[in-house]
Amino acid sequence: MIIEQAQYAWLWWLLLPIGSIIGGIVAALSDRDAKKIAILGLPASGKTTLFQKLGASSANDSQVNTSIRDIEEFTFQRSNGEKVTIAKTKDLGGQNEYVKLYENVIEENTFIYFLLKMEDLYLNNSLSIGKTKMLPIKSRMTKIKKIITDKGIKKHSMGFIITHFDEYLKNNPAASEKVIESDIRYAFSLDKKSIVLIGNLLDNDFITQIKDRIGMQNEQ
Ligand SMILES: Nc1nc2c(ncn2[C@@H]2O[C@H](COP(=O)(O)OP(=O)(O)OP(=O)(O)O)[C@@H](O)[C@H]2O)c(=O)[nH]1
Ligand SMILES: [Mg+2]
Repeated sequence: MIIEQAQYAWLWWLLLPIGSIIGGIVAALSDRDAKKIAILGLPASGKTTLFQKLGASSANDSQVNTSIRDIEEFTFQRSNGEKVTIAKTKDLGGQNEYVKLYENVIEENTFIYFLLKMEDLYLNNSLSIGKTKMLPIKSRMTKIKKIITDKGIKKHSMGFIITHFDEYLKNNPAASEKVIESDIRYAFSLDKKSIVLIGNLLDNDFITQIKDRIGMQNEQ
């Protein structure tokens, strides 16, 4: 009996490569299902806050002035129960110096979300978009378009998430989300398929709204 056991002991060694093959397949499958997103935007617009609220573990402490932070793959749930896995990506600071790193997070099939605070776009105490305020946004959009062309990306989607609406409402209680949305669609020549979400990232209802829309295939 002991001899028989010794004869077959080598079989255990077979389990190691089999285990790593199975592990590889599982990793490849989860990679295939993971959605690629890029959260970009102006400084202090809420990029780190959004990663954190979506459930990215590496972005636990929201701090203004992010440089570059690795975001590991993470999962969240939509209100209909659907689980969404987000592929490994990076949380880039909003300063000009990080714009050149956009190419590291934009690939084939990436859902790109551009974050802006209301005050990045609208003049103080006003219901109209400030033309000069558009310049840093437009230069970043030009960079994004160049990356898409240079990399020969065939499929991507572009959405806008406008944050700090709560603060803007204090000075402009008559502001209408519908009017702002159509201003933004016009200003950035967005088609109907692109999402435009306006709200307060510190409000969980807005986060639910984002979770329900982020990475949706019909945006493409
Ligand atoms: N009132 C309000 N505060 C917000 C909102 N979104 C984010 N904040 C706050 O704004 C500050 C900046 O948010 P961050 O998430 O650090 O911004 P960021 O875009 O990552 O900033 P950088 O990495 O420096 O580019 C934090 O104190 C957040 O709590 C919002 O919609 N409303
Ligand atoms: Mg940040």
